[in-house]
Amino acid sequence: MTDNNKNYYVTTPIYYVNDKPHLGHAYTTIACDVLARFKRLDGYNVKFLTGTDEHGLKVHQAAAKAGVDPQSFTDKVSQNFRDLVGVMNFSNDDFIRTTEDRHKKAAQALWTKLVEKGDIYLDKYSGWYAVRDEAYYGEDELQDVDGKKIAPSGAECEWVEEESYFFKLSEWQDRLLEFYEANPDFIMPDARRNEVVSFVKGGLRDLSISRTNFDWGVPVPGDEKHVMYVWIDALTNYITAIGYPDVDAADFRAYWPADLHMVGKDILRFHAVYWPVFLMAADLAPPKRVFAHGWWTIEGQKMSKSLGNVIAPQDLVDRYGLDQSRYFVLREVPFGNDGNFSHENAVNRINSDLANGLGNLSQRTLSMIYKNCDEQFPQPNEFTEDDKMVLDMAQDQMISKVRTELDKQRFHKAIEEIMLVANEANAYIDRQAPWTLKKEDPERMKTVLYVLAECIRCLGIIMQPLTPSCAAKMLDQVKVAEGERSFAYLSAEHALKAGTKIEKPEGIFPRIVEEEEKAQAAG
Ligand code: ME8
Repeated sequence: MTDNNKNYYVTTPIYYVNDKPHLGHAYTTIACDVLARFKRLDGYNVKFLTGTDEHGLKVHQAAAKAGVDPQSFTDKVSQNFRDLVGVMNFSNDDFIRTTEDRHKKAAQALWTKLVEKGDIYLDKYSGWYAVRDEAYYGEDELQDVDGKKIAPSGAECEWVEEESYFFKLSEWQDRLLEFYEANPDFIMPDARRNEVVSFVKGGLRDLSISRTNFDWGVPVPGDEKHVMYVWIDALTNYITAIGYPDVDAADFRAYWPADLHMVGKDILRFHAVYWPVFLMAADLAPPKRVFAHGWWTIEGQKMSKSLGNVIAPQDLVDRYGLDQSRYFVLREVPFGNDGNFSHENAVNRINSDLANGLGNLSQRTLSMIYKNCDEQFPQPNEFTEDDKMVLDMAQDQMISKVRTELDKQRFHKAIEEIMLVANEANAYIDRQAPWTLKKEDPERMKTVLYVLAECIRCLGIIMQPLTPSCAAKMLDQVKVAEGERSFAYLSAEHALKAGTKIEKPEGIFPRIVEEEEKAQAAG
């Protein structure tokens, strides 16, 4: 039924429900959404998964603080993340909650498998635990601050002593290092890969994977006074959603191993160390890639609810527009690096690339066609070298360059490739000056306008993953049928048909005038 090479499975982290979604959360999911949309247009069967992580002490405590039971609490807060799907126009195929039965079943099946394989044993645990991070730390990792033990993340740790199940992580060091060696693209970007490799080379300790001091979690099969450590529960979501434990399920066969787990750098260790080991121990293949992106910061500090410096995705959309916001966050910061949010940069970027670059190109060209070519695409004459050069960039070279960059999650580079074409098309208008040709050589003007309209078609097609609504408007304006918008149509063979009627064009990417003036006055 489906060609396995043409399946693509991409996941976001599942977000904790003790927090309202902010720009940081939206960022990860925007990146995945762009990849999912890109792959669909490139002919892949795509599974794009996001969801919420609803167990653990942190959520338990947040519910207690709110004075409600954990289930009602998670029902309410999980909805904020579902609402974000509408706010940001995400195209996820599924939304998983770890409190669902399908997930409990999968997490327990994985646990049972690991027990059968001899990788889990019962012992006593004592150590430093940070509730905020849902993680244990070694004494040597902690700092003493005012009599408190503080983890490298800044979270306060408490001394915990309890009976716990352990996973034999210490026995997996060599196999894990071999796996990294054989799969150099498993962890990206490279700098992060190096960090993880040195962490693993430093030695792995067995991992405590159950708790008895609270009960808001998936019960351990056969020993229900324990609940599973939230990370083993949470990571399993990636296989729950494709049918685990039924490894013969159609989705499981089509989509595992996942092509990409996208995560923030804060949770790379869980995804790049623990998760592949759990999977290998359960006779399952590790994912093909884990990409750790950087943090959005405000004045140099990580955006987070506890610091009270968050930007709400809805505010961003209200201020700059939905597609503009999606575009800006991926264009502005080299993916993988941290980025400092700045209103001035947002306005400048949106105005220069979208309003002046794409918007202007489209508006100038289509207005001239509407006024001077009888409201229809003109019949071009023979193409000159200059025409062929621009057409070739738009119809042919752009997609393969963008594909190469996106396959490495270099969003900013992919966008640069697109903007290069938009800029070249704008330079071509200035070079060819169709407004002069109108009087001097009307036949040549027709060819130039045709070439430009064809560039707009190609740019509209390739912008769909980034700016879905605005790209749809661009394509509507150049009369591209719904069924002819995939990347298969990026070629000369599917070029615009002369004689097709168009409507009076309307601006698609407005300039942010008032805000820009304010920013200039302030700066
Ligand atoms: O860690 N900049 O959930 P979480 C960029 N439940 N991205 C940010 C960000 C920022 N300032 N703040 C958050 C968890 N993120 C676990 C995950 S997965 C099996 C379990 C993004 O709600 C980034 O993707 O704390 C980060 O990894 C994620 O939100 C953490 O979300």
